Amino acid sequence: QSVAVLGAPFSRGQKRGGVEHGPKVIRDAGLIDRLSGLDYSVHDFGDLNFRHLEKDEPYMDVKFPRNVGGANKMLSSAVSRAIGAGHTLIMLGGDHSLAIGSVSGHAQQCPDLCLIWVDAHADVNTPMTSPSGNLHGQPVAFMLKELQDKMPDIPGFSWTKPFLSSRDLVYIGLRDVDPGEHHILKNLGIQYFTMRDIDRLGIQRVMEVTFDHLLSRKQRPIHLSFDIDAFDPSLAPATGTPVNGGLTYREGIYITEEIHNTGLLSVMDLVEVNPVLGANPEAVEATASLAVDVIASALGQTREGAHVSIVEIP
Ligand code: DIR
Ligand code: MN
Ligand code: MN
Ligand code: MN
Repeated sequence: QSVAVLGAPFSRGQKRGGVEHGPKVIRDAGLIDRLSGLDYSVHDFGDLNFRHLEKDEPYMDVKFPRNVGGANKMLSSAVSRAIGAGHTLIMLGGDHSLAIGSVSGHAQQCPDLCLIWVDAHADVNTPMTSPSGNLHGQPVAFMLKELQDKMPDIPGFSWTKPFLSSRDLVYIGLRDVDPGEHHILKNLGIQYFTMRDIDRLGIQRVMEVTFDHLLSRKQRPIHLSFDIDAFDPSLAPATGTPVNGGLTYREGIYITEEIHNTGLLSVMDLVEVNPVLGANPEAVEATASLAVDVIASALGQTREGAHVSIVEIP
């Protein structure tokens, strides 16, 4: 069992600087040591070195299309290579526009993957529905086959085409959904669990229905795209678009424990940790340390403890 860690220091999918330092603060919070303490051989692939394109005019209202497209093209091949080499991959963002490259690179190797999107936001705006023009609010729209004719040809994105069916996607944690996004969710019949649904059903039932929806017909690789803003801002303050009323620590960890227990996790993104936006160093450390906890939990760290072999209790 080998885990690869890949940093993607990139922030052009939104307007706030600092999220490109996410990989560094998550590593500084002890990620690699924590993963080495589990059962894996850990390969730290370091950070990708994205090329900045000076000339990058908006397309319609879409900001930095060529920078976002180019970074994701590079990320996509790196993810595809790592999965092809047999690793489980952890991608550290960076903003959530990076999921375009991460999921598409994963899908190149595993065309039958399914996607679990844990986020306060649905990130399924098209350039026409986006209220902000920020591409971190649009990555899912690039993936869905059902939205193909709603997506214009955006400069920087000629390398990618939609590959995911809307029935192979489940959202967990939603609480800030734009009108155009709500229309898409309803119109395509996408399975989603808002924070209200978690209040009603409990996180245990939510995970049961999630796996029932994605895995009951066949077992297949899981891509987990985890936006740290899914957590309540009291737990994850250092992020660009915090929304009140988010996941508790226990709900977040339960999600990742259950995903680990399927044995099917293949790629996990951990995105939107922005150390510049913490009110103080403690807020940044809390957010980064929470990121390490959910990653470790997705890779099998348990709350009940574990042991490797039969040993005598001293
Ligand atoms: C909003 C915010 N829905 C947008 N999206 C965010 O700009 O499209 N995604 N913050 O993470
Ligand atoms: Mn997001
Ligand atoms: Mn979000
Ligand atoms: Mn295990």
